[in-house]
Amino acid sequence: MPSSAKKLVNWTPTDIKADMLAKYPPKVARKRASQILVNEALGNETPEISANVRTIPGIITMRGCTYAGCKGVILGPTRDIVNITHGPIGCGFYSWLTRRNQTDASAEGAENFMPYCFSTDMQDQDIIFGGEKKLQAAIQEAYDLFHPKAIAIFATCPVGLIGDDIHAVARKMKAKFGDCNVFAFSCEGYKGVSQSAGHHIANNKIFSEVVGENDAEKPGEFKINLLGEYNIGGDGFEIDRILKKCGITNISTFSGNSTYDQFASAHKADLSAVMCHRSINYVADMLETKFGIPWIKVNFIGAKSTAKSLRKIAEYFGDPGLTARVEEVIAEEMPAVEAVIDDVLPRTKGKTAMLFVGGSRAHHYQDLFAEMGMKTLAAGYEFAHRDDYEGRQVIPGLKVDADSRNIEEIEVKADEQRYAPRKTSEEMAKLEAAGLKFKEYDGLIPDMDHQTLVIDDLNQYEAEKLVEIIKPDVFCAGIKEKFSIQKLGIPMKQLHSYDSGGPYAGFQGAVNFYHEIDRLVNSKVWSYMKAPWQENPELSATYVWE
Ligand code: CFM
Repeated sequence: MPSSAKKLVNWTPTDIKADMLAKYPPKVARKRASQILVNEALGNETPEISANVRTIPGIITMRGCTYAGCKGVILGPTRDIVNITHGPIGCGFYSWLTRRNQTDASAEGAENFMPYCFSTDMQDQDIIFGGEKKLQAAIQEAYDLFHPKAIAIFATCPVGLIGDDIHAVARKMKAKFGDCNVFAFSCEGYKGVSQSAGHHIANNKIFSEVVGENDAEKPGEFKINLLGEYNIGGDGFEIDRILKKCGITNISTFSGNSTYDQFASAHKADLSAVMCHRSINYVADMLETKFGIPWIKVNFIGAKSTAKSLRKIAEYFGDPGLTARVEEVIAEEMPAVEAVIDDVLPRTKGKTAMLFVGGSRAHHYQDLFAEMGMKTLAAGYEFAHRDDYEGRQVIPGLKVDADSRNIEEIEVKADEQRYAPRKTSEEMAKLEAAGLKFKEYDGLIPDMDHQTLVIDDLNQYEAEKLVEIIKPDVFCAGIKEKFSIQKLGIPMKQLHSYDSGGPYAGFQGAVNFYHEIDRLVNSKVWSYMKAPWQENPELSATYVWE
């Protein structure tokens, strides 16, 4: 019998939670209990979850570090900035090209430094005597070799511990070069409880050092920034294809397939559309405060969500031509999507999924599964904050803990010359009255069914326990989880790297995803997980001479 056929019948989510906690010492169990929630969201009553807190030492978390969030996630996908890791070579090497953020450097004269790994390769003597001179030499060498528009420096743990002043070095080199922006990120791995702190540090610096640097007018109509889209597996290419077809101009993506100039020109857009709220909401807020650009939450994961997001953008601009064009594009794209849904639905309907990914995908991908008639039984983020679970209305009440205090708060004010509200307050009020919500994200919990499980910072032990009890038809997480889950006989789809697949965003991406999940959940290979002698220990044999 395939493992997926053995469904849980007698477990309630409350039992499952109790079973997951049973093995922990009381103090650990108490802490984890506040991060494991049986969803009982009702109307405006969203239950509270504990999130963005330290992982208990000894627990094998799925999280990454602050350096990963800053250097890897936010700045990694920008092709024409030289990114130098100040630290031991391992930090640079292992963070180099491991995320499948694609870029298109085919245009004439386009620079692409992403295939290079830049590191100061700190040694014992640099730790003892300081690494600033070495950093300065590395910046000079990168400048001499490549003459880039910008050089970014990323601190790893030892840099913070020994106290190298990377910002002073950056300022000195920037002044020396004159034609190359040099800036540094204090994103030591230990700075926060996860990569989330790295996003915040990256957002602050990129906003204060780069955004607004290029005041040249950008051509095109209906100018938007696409924030929190990282072009994993080509997602950004598909979204750009759709936006272009609709006649919407994408000034700047943070940061998939991006360039330095896109960041520098982001203040020229008239709307920010936010995909991954967790990683980039800081930039969206700062663009509004400083330049008057409103932001809305969008989601291009799922065909229906893509159509909805396009309609939201059109609604904002309120141009009849754009609205008509968006409807035409949706009408053109949907038949191909629906044909594939009709094909896979008889095989995927009623199947179940679990999603434990970063800070936004565990939510966004539920839309794709819903389109396939699949139910999400349990989901959670690695490092999101309470607002990503419960909605942004909780932000004013969030506690600032010791870890968040490590992150520099920057003060952003309206720009004296360049602040220009894109809509009058009456226009904004009218749009809001018509249902367009600004600066709003409702989070994952209200979107999930009752009696599902919402779990923050799921760990290796709990993941295996959940899979053993619930036996979902597919489990979605990352490479660290992939093989331990597959060993339990459950197909596993990586939703960080997409394994080697993608794109999964937009209309064509949805089609790719339906095919991939259909293939995974209907594969017969999982029924052969047990060797014949494991299934039937009494297996007998006879000797040939008998
Ligand atoms: Fe945003 Fe991301 Fe995510 Fe993220 Fe990430 Fe990623 Fe992610 Mo991996 S920025 S929070 S830090 S959507 S790398 S592209 S897949 S954990 S869910």
